[in-house]
Amino acid sequence: KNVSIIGVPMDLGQTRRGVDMGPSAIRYAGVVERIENIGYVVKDEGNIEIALAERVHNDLKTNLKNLKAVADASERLASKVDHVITNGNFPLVLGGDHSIAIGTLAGVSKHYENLGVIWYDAHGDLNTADTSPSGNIHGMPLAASLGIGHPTLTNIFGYMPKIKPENIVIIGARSLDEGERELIKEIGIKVYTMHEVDRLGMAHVMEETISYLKDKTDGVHLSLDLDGLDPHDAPGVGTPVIGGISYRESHLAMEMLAESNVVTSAEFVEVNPILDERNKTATVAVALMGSLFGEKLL
Ligand code: DIR
Ligand code: MN
Ligand code: MN
Ligand code: MN
Repeated sequence: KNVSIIGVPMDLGQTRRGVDMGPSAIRYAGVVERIENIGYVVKDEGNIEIALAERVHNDLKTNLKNLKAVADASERLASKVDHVITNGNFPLVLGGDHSIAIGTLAGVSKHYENLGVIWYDAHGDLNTADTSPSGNIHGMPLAASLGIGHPTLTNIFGYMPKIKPENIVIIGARSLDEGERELIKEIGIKVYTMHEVDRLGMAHVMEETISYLKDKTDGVHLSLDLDGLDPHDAPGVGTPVIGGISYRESHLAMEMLAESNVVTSAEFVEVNPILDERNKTATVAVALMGSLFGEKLL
């Protein structure tokens, strides 16, 4: 299968500058060569157009920051992803902040009846305008994709919901807001918090995750927020939370996904080179992509 890379220089889903440079940093870290060397044909599709933060004006009727600009970019990303899948390619989306998952999932899920989602993140990203402590849309993409939240976000690409609660697995959670905790219990999302990662070990977490999703889904999207990793290994993120998943555990997770062959699309988000140490986080992202696509030492 061919891999299509789509850059999304999105920084409007949160308030720190620099995450718009994530796709450049990941390209600079050698993503194309890395995946080509595994044996894939890789096509860099370039970037989705994103409004400049300085030129976006907030709608005073909503507390969701940059709502219209995020929604417009999500529509563009959804059509691009839709196109890539129609052409038979694997979409690999590079962020940008995690609000881009709204557009990615809108484009991907059109092609599946029961799309599975692995949400690798320190956070739940299950907020709505009512529960969000920040108004930042990067804290809402999983809720929006479930059809929960502002209609402008839930109806991207003209349909909703994109995903079902029973087809989602969150891995690495260690910072959840009150409303997110309630929603997880109410609708029944499988969550491996850091407690379970510590207790069971990553191998066990991934075995369970894969068998949980394998039979009931017809495709699996990996949405990997680099802040799921410990800030020691991935310092270049806007909202670091100590006590995260290690570099080794993350490689193991990606290697097990590669072996299981379940993943049909992926995105790597929240790489912020301004906050990074010598492009360390983009380099880690590319190394994890290598494992996800089946790179082997021997
Ligand atoms: C927080 C932070 N839960 C919010 N979310 C982040 O603003 O909704 N998501 N950082 O990645
Ligand atoms: Mn996130
Ligand atoms: Mn669908
Ligand atoms: Mn996060």
